[in-house]
Amino acid sequence: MSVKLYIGNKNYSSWSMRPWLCLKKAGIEFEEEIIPLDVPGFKEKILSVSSAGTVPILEVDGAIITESLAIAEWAAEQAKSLWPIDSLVRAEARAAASLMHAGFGSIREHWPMNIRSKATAPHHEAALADAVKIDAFWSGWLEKYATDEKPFLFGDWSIADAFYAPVVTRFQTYGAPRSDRAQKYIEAMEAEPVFREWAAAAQTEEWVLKDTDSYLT
Ligand SMILES: N[C@@H](CCC(=O)N[C@@H](CS)C(=O)NCC(=O)O)C(=O)O
Repeated sequence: MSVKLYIGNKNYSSWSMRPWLCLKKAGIEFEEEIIPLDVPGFKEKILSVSSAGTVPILEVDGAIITESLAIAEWAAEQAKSLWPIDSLVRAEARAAASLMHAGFGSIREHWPMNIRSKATAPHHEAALADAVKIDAFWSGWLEKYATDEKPFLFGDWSIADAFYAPVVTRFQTYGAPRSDRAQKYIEAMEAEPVFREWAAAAQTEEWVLKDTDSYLT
């Protein structure tokens, strides 16, 4: 099977991070190609792979899969462990991932992912309000399912965690206030080898997106 994942910059592309983490967690071998965002010709390059015009894109034996959640679902078909085993818990985890995929627009708009940076400016109100909502969701799921041995949203690491991984980075970049439970979750996520691998690569990237960096001040 030939599997190739097209992604954006690791420092900035939150949608790319999610399925990349899933493929890694699933132990699927894949080739990756970074298409640096916002450089001359980047859009044409993405469009040459898919008319969706966005990354991530997964190419599997000639099939073109766009949309981060669809790619994550494909990975879960290869490795069932990417979703909780219990069907009701799985349904909750799917809802958690869908909530992130479709919602929390303010955090996405005003706190763009920027892993290697720390904001100096006061927080953005609408983004903060999203952060409070997310903390409440995290806390509810963690209270129900997390343990010391399984510290993720639904116990074992799942696609739901992949979908909130870029939010963990935003909490750190923009200094979001958080509950003790959320802090513990952030620490668990940051200790995950696949998360660390992506974040380390983000640190060493040379591309700078001035517009995105401007949200820091
Ligand atoms: N709904 C899409 C969103 C993908 C997306 O917006 N990707 C961004 C990078 S993080 C992108 O390709 N931006 C380039 C552009 O829109 O021109 C998904 O879940 O994959």
